[in-house]
Amino acid sequence: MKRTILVAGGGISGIGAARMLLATGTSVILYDGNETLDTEALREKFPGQEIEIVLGELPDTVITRITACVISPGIPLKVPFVKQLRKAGIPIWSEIEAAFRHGKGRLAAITGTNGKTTTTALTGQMLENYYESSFVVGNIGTAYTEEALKMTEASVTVAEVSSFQLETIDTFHPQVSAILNLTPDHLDRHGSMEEYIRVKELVTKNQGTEDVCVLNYEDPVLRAFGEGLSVKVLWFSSKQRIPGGIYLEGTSIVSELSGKREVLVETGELKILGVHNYENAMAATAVSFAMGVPMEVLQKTLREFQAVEHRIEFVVERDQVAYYNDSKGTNPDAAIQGIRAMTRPTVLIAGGYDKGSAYGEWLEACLGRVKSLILLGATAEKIAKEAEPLGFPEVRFASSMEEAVKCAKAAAKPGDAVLLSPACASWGMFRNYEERGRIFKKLVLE
Ligand code: UMA
Repeated sequence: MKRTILVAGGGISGIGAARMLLATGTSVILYDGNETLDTEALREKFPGQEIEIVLGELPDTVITRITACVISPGIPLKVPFVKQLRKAGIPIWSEIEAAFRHGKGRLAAITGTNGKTTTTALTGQMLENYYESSFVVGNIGTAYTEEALKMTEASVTVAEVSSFQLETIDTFHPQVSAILNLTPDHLDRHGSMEEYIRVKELVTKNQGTEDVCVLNYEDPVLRAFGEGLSVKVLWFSSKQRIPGGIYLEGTSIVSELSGKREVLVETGELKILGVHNYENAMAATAVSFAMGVPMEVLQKTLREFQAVEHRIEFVVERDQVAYYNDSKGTNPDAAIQGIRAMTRPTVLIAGGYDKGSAYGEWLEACLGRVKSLILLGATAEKIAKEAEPLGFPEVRFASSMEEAVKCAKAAAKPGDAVLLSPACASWGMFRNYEERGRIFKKLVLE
């Protein structure tokens, strides 16, 4: 009898996982808790394949027929059906675990709270500029399972991995891992900062002495973690020289990775802005170096690489005002990076969906840089209240992105920057941060 695997979640991960499993001859039951999904539309994603689709509540009769479950990252492990599966002794694998079991070649996995998409994209570019067969997968948007069966022994893959994806790994084993930084995020799902840190550190769980882990020397949790690891650690630092590592020295990115001191690039040559982006560039360089990419290819890629869309993305310069889209600044910590990257007086557009975040630290980072704060969305009042005692020169409210852009244009003088970096999720006004960013860019360009 064929093995039957339950794939939970009918989004990007679930569809990728179901396609991969079907292609390897496994029977699949695709399950999604949303009973309003269109079964036929889902079925059309698997042309010529037989797939059973279950929506709504998961019946016990399904549980008795399956040997494992591949779970999508957005499904929290505390939901009732997961508890039932665990009680029945059914192994639950993350989608990246399933992909890893079928993928081939060498793997680098990048995690951290902020910067992982940029670092993964840059690493992907470095690998592509050197290797014949390279893949960029994971949280960045393409399911790892969607690509796994295309890989060969000669392939190299970089995966952006989230805490949600790491929670249920088992044998997942990257030759090179990286943890960029750790600050509070997704605590509603993980329960505590300790648990969030534990899950992120799982990226090294199956690594051995022959493997490499790239870590940020300036993150106190990661420094302590790295000092206790048996895996070879490559450190990066934006503050000091690290013998054998890669670091920022004045305006130069300096590498000692190959055993000798080499100035790789000047920060002014990079097309990505801000110290956090220099950290991302150093991390990507260390990961790609550990994956075997030669220094001259790393150097060339560093000079060419453009910012990821919505991450402090330069939009246009109009009337000597530079416009930046940082719609991916969906939490205060990410938005701090956005504002720190600004080198001109800035008109900041912020606010959005209320995730219950604390805005104090972010607002303090804005002081002295932000000449006008334009607030949108459900959190506008709350942010304005916190901003008031800090003495911002100007705080205004806008009821739509259109009004916010008009306000910003009026407030900006030649030599200023206008930055959309909301420190909040987009929900409530937009479908997602991508839509918010694109609408902003369209309005700016009009
Ligand atoms: N669902 C259930 N039960 C639940 C919750 C969800 O059945 O309790 C169903 C939904 O009805 C929906 C499906 O699950 O049909 C969605 O699955 P998903 O939320 O896991 O989303 P995917 O479309 O599979 O996308 C996921 C990642 N999403 C999340 O982790 C929330 C994407 O990251 C990732 O690009 C994609 O896999 C490919 O790997 C997005 C993200 O927001 C960008 N990530 C978070 C972040 O970056 O902060 C972690």
